[in-house]
Amino acid sequence: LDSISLASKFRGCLVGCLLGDCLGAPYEADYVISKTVLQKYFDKLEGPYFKSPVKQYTDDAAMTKCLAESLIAQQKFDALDVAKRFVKEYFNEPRRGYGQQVVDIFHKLRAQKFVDPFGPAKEQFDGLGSYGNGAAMRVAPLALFCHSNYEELLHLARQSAELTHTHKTGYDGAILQAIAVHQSLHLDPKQTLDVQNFSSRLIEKMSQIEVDCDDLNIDDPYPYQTQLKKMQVLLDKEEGAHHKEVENILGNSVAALYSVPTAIFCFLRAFTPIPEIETDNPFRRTIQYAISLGGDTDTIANMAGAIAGAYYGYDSINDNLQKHCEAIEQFTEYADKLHKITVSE
Ligand code: R7I
Ligand code: MG
Ligand code: MG
Ligand code: MG
Repeated sequence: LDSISLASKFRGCLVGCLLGDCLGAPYEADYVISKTVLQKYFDKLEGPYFKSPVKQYTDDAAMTKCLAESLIAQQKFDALDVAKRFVKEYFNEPRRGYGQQVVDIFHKLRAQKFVDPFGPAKEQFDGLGSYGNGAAMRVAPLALFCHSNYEELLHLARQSAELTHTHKTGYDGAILQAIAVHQSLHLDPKQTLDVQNFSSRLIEKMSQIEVDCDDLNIDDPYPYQTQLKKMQVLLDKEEGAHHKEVENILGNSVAALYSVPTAIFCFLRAFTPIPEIETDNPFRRTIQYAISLGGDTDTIANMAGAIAGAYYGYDSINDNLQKHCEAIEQFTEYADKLHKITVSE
């Protein structure tokens, strides 16, 4: 990678997370979003700087922050430390828009004084575990931390997920998001992105995660591979997939299975122009498109932003857009510190 530094990709990734969350949050749970309104929203924020209340981040960035800070402080993944930071962060600022059920875990962890940090997550949803996208939305710092150790990334993505999400599609969603960021980090943005190859490699890697399942009660033992294959069909459409198709086929909900492949799709689709999105900047196009799909906008834009930022790098992200987001300096600093502790010489 000589045309763009890894340091720039680290920054791009975490700034991408934050921007997706902050800019997507005002639209979360909206299902009809005017393309014109969204175009004006981005044009205005990207244009000459103006003073306005900062766009606040939500639980997505709050939990990403905890993971980044823990990795920096411990210089390794320490599940107990991460759990403590999640709980402290939540009780300091509970109104960040957390998932409805995940907060039960924070109460239980506090009550049991962290004797078993993985215990409370297993009790969610009558023991089935959460399939929400809350583990995937915060995994980016781990993908940076493990950028040169893929096997460790797979292992730690799952462990970090299981602090809150023990349903297979919950933690596998975090693994898939981590793999997507990892792939982006290792590609040169000066070369043309081969979107079908990027997708095929994800499917190949998920085939080693979604291994043969004997459980006959599961109708599809390979749900992420199935969704990624549907994504490939949508990407192949000459005229570009329609919003309704993306929503119906890939989804835009809080379920990891119906939001992580969608975020990956946003990144890949936005590599080329999209009707009704006027910009030459593919990073902006990625998050603007992600938000335009509606539903879980902050989370899908955050995950798409992490993948796009890791691919295009920090210099591709408009400065004025960044200035409107809360905690932007902190996120840039986390990226620099993670880079420093994981890149030798
Ligand atoms: O996954 P989680 O942290 O939520 C993240 C989402 C993001 O959109 C954030 O921006 C924030 O808005 O919330 O939190 P959970 O509470 O574990 O899961 C989120 C939601 O997914 C739950 O409130 C449920 O509606 C749904 N869900 C389930 N529903 C039924 N059965 C998750 N798992 C299940 C399940 O097993
Ligand atoms: Mg949120
Ligand atoms: Mg959300
Ligand atoms: Mg070093």
